[in-house]
Amino acid sequence: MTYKTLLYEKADGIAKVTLNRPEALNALNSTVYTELYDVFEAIENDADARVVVLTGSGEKAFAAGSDVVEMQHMNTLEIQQFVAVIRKASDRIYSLTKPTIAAINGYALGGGCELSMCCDLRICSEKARFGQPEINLGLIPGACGTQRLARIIGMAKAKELIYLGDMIKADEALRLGLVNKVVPPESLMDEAMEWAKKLASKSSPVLAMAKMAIQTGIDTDIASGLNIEARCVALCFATEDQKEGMKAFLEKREAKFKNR
Ligand code: CO8
Repeated sequence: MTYKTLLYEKADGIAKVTLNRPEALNALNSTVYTELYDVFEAIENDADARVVVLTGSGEKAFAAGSDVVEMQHMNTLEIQQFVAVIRKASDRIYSLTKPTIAAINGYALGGGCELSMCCDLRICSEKARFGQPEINLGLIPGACGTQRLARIIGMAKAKELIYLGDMIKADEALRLGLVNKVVPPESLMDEAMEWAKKLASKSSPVLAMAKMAIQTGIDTDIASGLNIEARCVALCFATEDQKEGMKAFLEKREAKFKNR
């Protein structure tokens, strides 16, 4: 698969998607969002891609935001259309049935921070910087920031980041729970791939059940969430992998999952 603004590679069940506009700090324009939708749709339908790592090219940025050059002269109708394109890509990524890891190699600002929040896990370099600086441009986040940031780090801190528009460093992002792990810049990709390999060794359908239970449950009340969990765990028992997992445990050996 070839794209204008993305790099794509796949090996050993791990798909790697790289935002590739380093000259603009990987700013996200409509072509990037459209291609992100396309690549994640292809990944969803590719049984050989079981885990995804999303990162940015260059030394400086994961993505420094949605593309201000493209947005600056848009009218209300055009911005609505742009937001629809962003929403389509974000929803595709968030609802992927496979685990996703954002490997954040630098700035993750505005739409870049929002894009990372569509992934399941976020691992970042010590050099990474996060923020929702839209307020400084006279707007508010429009690519899921007002919703997902508050769900991830809580309302008070989300309001602080969105109202003040300041950047935070990697260690603060870790303290807030915005990222799962901070690592030295030179080991970012190795660490992200280590997690990806570990995830690729689990059962894909069972991971998909975990993801569905968590994501569907978080947006509902606890009783409905527990009902969803009950159905998802029951569905695990329809897989060969559950049989293999328990059998391997009792035979004191490592399970060999077949993703079915
Ligand atoms: N859009 C377009 N181009 C960008 C962006 C961006 N978001 N960020 C950086 N660039 C470009 C710069 O213009 C520059 O291009 P050129 O070389 O042609 O001048 C190049 O990337 C390098 O950037 P800098 O020279 O600024 O690099 P510095 O190291 O000096 O600074 C910063 C790095 C601090 C990251 C700085 O570039 C910056 O502040 N960038 C903008 C950050 C920002 O405000 N992001 C939020 C954008 S708005 C957004 O994401 C809204 C999402 C929701 C939209 C929904 C519809 C409303």
